[in-house]
Amino acid sequence: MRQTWVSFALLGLASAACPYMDAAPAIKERTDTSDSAIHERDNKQFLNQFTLADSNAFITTDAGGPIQDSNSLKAGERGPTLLEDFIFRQKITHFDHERVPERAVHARGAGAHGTFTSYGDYSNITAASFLNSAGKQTPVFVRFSTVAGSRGSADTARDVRGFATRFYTDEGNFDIVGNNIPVFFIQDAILFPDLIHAVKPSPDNEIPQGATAHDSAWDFFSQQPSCLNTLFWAMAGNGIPRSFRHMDGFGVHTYRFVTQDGASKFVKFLWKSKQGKASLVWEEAQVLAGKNSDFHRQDLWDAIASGNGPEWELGVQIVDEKDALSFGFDLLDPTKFIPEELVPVTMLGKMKLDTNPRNYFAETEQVMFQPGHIVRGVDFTDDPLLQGRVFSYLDTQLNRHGGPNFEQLPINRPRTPVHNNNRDGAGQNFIHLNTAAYSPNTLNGANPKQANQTAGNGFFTTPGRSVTGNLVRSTSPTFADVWSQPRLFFNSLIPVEQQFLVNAMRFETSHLKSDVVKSNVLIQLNRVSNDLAKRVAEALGMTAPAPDPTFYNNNSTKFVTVFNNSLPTIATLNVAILASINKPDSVAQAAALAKAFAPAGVNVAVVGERLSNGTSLTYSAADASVFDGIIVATGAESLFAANSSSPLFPTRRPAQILADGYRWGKPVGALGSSVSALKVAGVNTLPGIYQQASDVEKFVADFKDGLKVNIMVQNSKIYLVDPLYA
Ligand code: HDE
Repeated sequence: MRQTWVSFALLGLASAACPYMDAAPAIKERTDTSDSAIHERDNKQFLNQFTLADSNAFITTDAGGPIQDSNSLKAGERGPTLLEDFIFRQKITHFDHERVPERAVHARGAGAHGTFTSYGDYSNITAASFLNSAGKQTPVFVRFSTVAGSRGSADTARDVRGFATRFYTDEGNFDIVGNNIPVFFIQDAILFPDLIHAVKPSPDNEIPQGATAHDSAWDFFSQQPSCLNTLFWAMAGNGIPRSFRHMDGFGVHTYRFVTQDGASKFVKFLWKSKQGKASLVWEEAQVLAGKNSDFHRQDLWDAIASGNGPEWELGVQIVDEKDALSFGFDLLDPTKFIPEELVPVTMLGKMKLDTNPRNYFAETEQVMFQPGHIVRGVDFTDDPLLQGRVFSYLDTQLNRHGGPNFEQLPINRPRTPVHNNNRDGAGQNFIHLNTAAYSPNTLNGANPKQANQTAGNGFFTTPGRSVTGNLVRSTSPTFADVWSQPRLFFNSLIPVEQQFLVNAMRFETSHLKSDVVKSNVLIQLNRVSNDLAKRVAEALGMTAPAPDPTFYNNNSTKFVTVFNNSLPTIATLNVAILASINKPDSVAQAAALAKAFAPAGVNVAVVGERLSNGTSLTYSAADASVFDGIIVATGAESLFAANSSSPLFPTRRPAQILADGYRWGKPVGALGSSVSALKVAGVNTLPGIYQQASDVEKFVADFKDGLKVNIMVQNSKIYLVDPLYA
């Protein structure tokens, strides 16, 4: 049997002759799987054949007949609508069925297309074909997400972020369905429903949305202390990233790389952001949830639309399987990460996202990732969380799609031929010609044939893998220590970052109503750090338990801090220039500053009293939360005067923008006469402020440096530290 792209043409999906369709590119034989064909059929090309632009077309029914659908068919102009109105019924029923169930978790997300390029030939460690030569390109689709919130929730909720990548390899789809945190809450998939029920809104009133600051979440965290490591990461900067672009990604589980000869090693997948790591500040994240709840989605979209698509390097930490227990924890335990000092990362390639989806539903909502989308050269391990995930994703997607043919949706289709004996089901797209839909058969020449390691480039598990053991329902004793790593993580944060974590825990636990839960939380925190437990207890008006030093250690790693990093690029960061449109010198300086920042790729928004030629935003709409740096231009100082008021924006709004920006760790500055505005905003005496009388060039150079660092780190005396524990 020869299954070709022609099946789509038969359905009319790509017929250029059809008057109601837009011309589609010539259809390729699906059996052409050469590298060049794959490359040519990258996501853009491939998906083009399914696009529909409605240009110069008449409205039709779903059956293709031209119609008018702006009035229903009525018995008389003032009469009732008739059952006969098939046009009305089709339009309304289609609308009634427009939604599919949102993802049970990770419902809120944003996606993008791009390309992965392999740095080399890695066939010495894996048979995965997308890694078998230098420069080899593979199309990818990535979806970033929050976990707990529903589809309409705010992007900036404090939460773990999903980082799911689909590689459309020339040997089938490979998904790394990862997160921006290298560890997970639980060690056994059977606890996932418990975790999610505890974290999601309360079943009675569905409060709170996309938040863990409630009793059931912390009840579970404190009863199931395997959660602590992930909880610590989420309470630090990773829980509220500056953008999806400013976070790393992790495969979390230990996987296997397997060579063509069957030799295998354990690997951990890591994505390293080329934009660097940065986080929001909690108050800023809360403000953003109101000011622009699409902040992360928008940021990704805008960066790609402006030609500044984000990049990540993919790396692996490679470990001999015999060393699974040699780091003081079990590599099969997904609540542990390997500090990079112990196992450095081997970089394999780079991914660039450069194309926004054309249709959110068709692409981002219908993309269905699975840890079970795996290719030869990669294999699972016995990690009990991974084992459960391999089951769960297929199951949930059957539910979301309502049938087994979701892999045939354009965004899910592999770029390789699909041949098997799966048949029928709702929405079947293929017209199968093989009537011997079973194996083994003789009637179709034994096709499709069984592939294996030596025939047909088949998926294979490592030959060395074997399993024995008594049936048990228990946790391995090698998974028992769940306190040492959160301690290592906490040790590794710089003081201002530790304070950030303490503040987060204070915020969350202050919302708890149950004293039992609060004291259980303190017991667990105290197993990690007595200092931390005391600082949280203080805010709760409680007393921390006496030190519980069993798991206290002085280990640390320099790879986990978010704050203590300098960004490698400031391209796509947003700078506001606060100006006054009534002062020509102010507008002129704003324009000069915008020009000076342009070569660095910085987006500049000139803020004025009203929209005019020189301004792109007004004081009434601008907010510090959406900017990475704020500058007051000469002449705007009059807007900051304590007695200044305007009918166009709330009193003292310009000063508020400046003060908020500084409080949230952004560089702020002023040029020329506007330096007086800093004083009014109350930030002039603080370090880390950029001021210049007239040297614009020097000012811009210094400010650009300021954009790279977290000002909170420079000024930790201001932002912290709890005096008692500094
Ligand atoms: Fe998921 N997870 N998960 N998860 N997960 C889903 O699958 C599940 C886990 C992750 O952008 C669901 O298609 C179980 C770890 C991401 O579409 C569901 C367990 C990690 C996404 C599901 C885990 C993840 C999901 C919901 C414990 C990081 C979004 C919709 C055994 C390594 C993918 C869906 C996207 C989505 C189940 C744990 C990441 C219900 C049972 C660990 C990024 O099947």
